[in-house]
Amino acid sequence: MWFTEDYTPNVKFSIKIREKLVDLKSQYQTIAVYDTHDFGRVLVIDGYLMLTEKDEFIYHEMITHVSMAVNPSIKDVLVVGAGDGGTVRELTRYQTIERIDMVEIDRQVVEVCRKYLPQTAGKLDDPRVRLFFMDGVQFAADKAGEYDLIIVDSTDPLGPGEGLFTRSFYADCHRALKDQGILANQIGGPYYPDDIQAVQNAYRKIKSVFPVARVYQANIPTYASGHWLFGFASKGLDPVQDLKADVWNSLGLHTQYYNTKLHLGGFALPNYVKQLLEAGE
Ligand code: AG3
Repeated sequence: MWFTEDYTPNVKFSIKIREKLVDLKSQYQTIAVYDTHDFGRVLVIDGYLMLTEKDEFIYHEMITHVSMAVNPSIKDVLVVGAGDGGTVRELTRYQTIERIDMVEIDRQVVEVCRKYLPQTAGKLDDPRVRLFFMDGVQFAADKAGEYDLIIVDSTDPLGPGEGLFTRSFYADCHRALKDQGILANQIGGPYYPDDIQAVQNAYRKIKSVFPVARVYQANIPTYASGHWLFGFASKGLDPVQDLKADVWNSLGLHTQYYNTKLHLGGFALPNYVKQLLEAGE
């Protein structure tokens, strides 16, 4: 038995399954967890691979620590999507964070991950975490000046995640942030045509709302092409100039992928990626 994600009509990525643990249809999407030989347990939503136990640390460290190292005094955080809990797990490592509001549209994603993916879901019970089961678009619509950081850890811009890639949602995030606020999100991969379009659309819209809009990258073996992009947007803080490397290093957090040198390198994009971002504007 194999799990296969189609990258294009002519390219597929397959992982051999040891055991199917769950496969259900929620009100919003299909949710499956498979145990695999080489990647541990994997979470699949609507046929797209969301995470594997083997490499999820890369994604979750990069969507979290980059912003935290630019502003280590972040206290109030909003996390949108992220039902597997991996992003919250990384945030809970900061004693200085006081509040984590997590808004996930699909309660069943959280239920499945609590049961089958304790590696990522294990910190959802931290007392600083409040879970809201509703659409992130609706949640953000009436917030103003509340958060230091918003992390949008979504699916691709298809299905229930679509609203999280709109200009009006980015504008609501801008209003929901405090003066030094940062928005970090996953925006897709730079390689296959559908992913490129998603990246270009997200970047163009974020740039039209935030004075600072940058893109950074990570190598994620189980996402299409192994090369993935994240957005960093802010009301003023620059992810390179304002990196507080000494402060972040003094925290003594043990990370498996992120470090403050890689942080700087993450913003040094290959020329073809710079060009596709410019072409999308
Ligand atoms: N969020 C999904 C990233 C995009 C995956 N896309 C794909 N395989 N086509 C990851 C959830 C982890 N918290």
